[in-house]
Amino acid sequence: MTVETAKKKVILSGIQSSGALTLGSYIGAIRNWVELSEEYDCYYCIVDMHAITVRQDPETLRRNTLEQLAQYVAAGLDPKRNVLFVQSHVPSHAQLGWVLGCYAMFGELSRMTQFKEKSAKNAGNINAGLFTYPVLMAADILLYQADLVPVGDDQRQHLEITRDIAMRFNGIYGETFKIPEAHIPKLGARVMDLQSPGNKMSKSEAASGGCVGIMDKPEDIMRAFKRAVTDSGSEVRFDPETKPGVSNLMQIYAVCANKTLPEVEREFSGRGYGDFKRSVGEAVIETLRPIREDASRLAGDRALLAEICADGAERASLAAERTLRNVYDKLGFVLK
Ligand code: ATP
Ligand code: LTN
Repeated sequence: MTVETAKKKVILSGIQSSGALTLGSYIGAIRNWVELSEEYDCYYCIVDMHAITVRQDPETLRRNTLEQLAQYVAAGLDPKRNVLFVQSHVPSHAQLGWVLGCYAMFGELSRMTQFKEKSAKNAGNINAGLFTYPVLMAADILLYQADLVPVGDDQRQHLEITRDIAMRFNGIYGETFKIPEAHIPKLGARVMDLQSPGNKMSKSEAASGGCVGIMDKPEDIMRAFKRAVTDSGSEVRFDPETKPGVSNLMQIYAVCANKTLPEVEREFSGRGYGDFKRSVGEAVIETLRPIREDASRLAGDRALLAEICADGAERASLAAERTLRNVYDKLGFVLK
């Protein structure tokens, strides 16, 4: 008698190796990657090809890529249970990226807010890669027939265009790609900058002092939280409209201390902002401490990192090449 084994659902996500991971990407993405890795077949990549859409120093990019892999593992992603890989190691991403570019429209790419924002920030280098960035991201996802894509709120629009491209392709050539869903956390989907709570915390804004890196020293983290912009009044109450600074800190605290927002309100009722900010800083320090320590140790073991990369690339290529071959066949390319 054969035992039916239900095929696990597939997850794919990625982060650019454009700098050390931030508290924002930890809370918005990686924390959920770890949680989902129990239940799903997970592919987590370091998207170095996306990173070069803005100018990178080659040595820094190489170091960041390996250190980011160490940070993935330190955050709890077991390289045996998950496929951890570097995007440029799997050529199918670039290959499918080209194909999908022929099924993505100039108009829809022009509407991407990330493109508009990055163009405004990099006015001297509005290159074609920045424009077609979502097409390569669609290739990342569709190659693995991913069911779910765990990301922060800022990536919602990129998931929509991925679905549109996939449906367009399926409409012309028949069922080829699984249509993926975004998986966005309820709490912490958009961690805001501590200095300007109107903006998303982001590694490219690290100079503002409002961004916390997961590898930052405890004293620097505490300083960032003590200086965090709050709002007028003195009440710790969740109201993103009128109290964006405090509400952001409350979300960070709720996630790091594993509490609900009403519990946080109760805990700090009548205690003032100073006390509250110190507690948030402490909770973040304790959440990140084991990750930072493990990541620095692992980052020194280049042989181990190389092994993880090689194994990940092999496992990812297997799945990716299957989809690419099917796509080539459907398009009418002569298969070799
Ligand atoms: P950059 O500044 O170079 O654009 P970033 O700091 O915004 O980078 P990404 O590498 O673009 O970070 O994002 C990695 C993942 O983390 C994505 O899934 C993204 O949605 C999520 N993420 C990034 N910043 C935040 C944030 N502030 N809050 C919640 N999720 C975030
Ligand atoms: N666009 C994302 C990074 C990214 C990604 C992906 C996320 C590239 N490819 C595939 C999820 C799935 C960003 O800018 N944060």
